[in-house]
Amino acid sequence: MPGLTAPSDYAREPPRHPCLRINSKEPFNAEPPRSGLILSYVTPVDLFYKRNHGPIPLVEDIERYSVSICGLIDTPRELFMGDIRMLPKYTVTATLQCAGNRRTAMSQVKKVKGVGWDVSALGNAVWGGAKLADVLELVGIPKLASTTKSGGKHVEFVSVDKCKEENGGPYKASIPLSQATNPTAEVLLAYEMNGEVLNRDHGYPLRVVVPGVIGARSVKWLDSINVIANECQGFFMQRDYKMFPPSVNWDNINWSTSRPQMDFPVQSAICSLEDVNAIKPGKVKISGYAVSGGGRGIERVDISIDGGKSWLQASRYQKAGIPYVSDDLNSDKWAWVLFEVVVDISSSTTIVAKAVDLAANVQPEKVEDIWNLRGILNTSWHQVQVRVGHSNM
Ligand SMILES: Nc1nc2c(c(=O)[nH]1)N[C@H]1C(S)=C(S)[C@@H](COP(=O)(O)O)O[C@H]1N2
Ligand SMILES: [Mo]
Repeated sequence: MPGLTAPSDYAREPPRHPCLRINSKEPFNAEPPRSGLILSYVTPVDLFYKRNHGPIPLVEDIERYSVSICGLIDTPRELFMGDIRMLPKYTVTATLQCAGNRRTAMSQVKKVKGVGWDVSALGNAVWGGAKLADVLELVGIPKLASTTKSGGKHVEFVSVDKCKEENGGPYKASIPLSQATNPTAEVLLAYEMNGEVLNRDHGYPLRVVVPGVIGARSVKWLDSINVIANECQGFFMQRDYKMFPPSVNWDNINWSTSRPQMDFPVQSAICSLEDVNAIKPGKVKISGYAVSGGGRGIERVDISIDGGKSWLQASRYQKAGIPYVSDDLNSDKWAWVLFEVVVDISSSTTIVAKAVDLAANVQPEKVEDIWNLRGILNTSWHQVQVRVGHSNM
């Protein structure tokens, strides 16, 4: 695309906030410190994790930037930013979470392949843009369609960034057409993040946001939208971001036996404490986040201060002053909840968090039981050791 270009090196990366913890410099992958994540319900753009597979694309001329919509449709079209901004604008508060969140802890059990992440490879943003369902209507695909006349059943999003995994080709992913054309799925072509123009790291000028689904499907720097018969055959759909049982290793893996991961499972993490924190005895506030995929709210967050023998319930909140109700229309269904509880700690112990979603799905206790060779979806109980010192603290 003339308006959007992809550099082959890292000479023109955007500036980034110094507090981010860098897990890989090129491509740039970084997350905020745990404590930064719970400062606000909506994550500031600067602190939002950045997950890239190549150098950040550049816009040479926004006037010339367009997205082509093609494939198994009657009327292929080029859409310019003006065309997209002309559609009704929606804002959706949604948590984006990388499937690799908490991978480092999974790797400690048995080594996995992939960028190491602590618990902050996620963030909650207010995304602004057009609904994909409205955009597809412009090319003749009605709302709630699950197939086009010419047999299109999937919507593929293609970027321009040069990814090693694609042998220098662009990042791409797809979602089912039925989800893309469903207005209540709220899939966006977003041009704003937290009320500001999307920045380069997060997909300027236009990105997809698929709420409730692993971050890998929310393609940044959108170049084309392809309506296709079968799901996208790209690397990140077919040979990555798939879940396997612990018995599958690099010698016996058959990628075709597993579906590309879409919804993420229920997750939570304590953010007010680092691993092996030294604290004073007495009252301690434990806080963090909990989130589930598929628009399922968080029904409960359980906290244990004795390594999981007994539990107490943390309070959950989204917006200040409004009580959170997991299935209420006024709650943000695609967004995380923050939780907090004050506990009394008198000696060194393990503090644990586990969340329960609206469907009563609960996080598994042991990472061993969900270990997988790519190290995705570590949703095991989040545990933090605290060392209590009674003097000289
Ligand atoms: N074009 C493109 N889109 C992409 C990626 C990428 O590398 N290139 N990374 C994906 C992954 S794995 C995640 S988790 C999210 C991260 O989005 P963020 O950097 O805005 O937090 O973007 C997704 N979209
Ligand atoms: Mo990701």
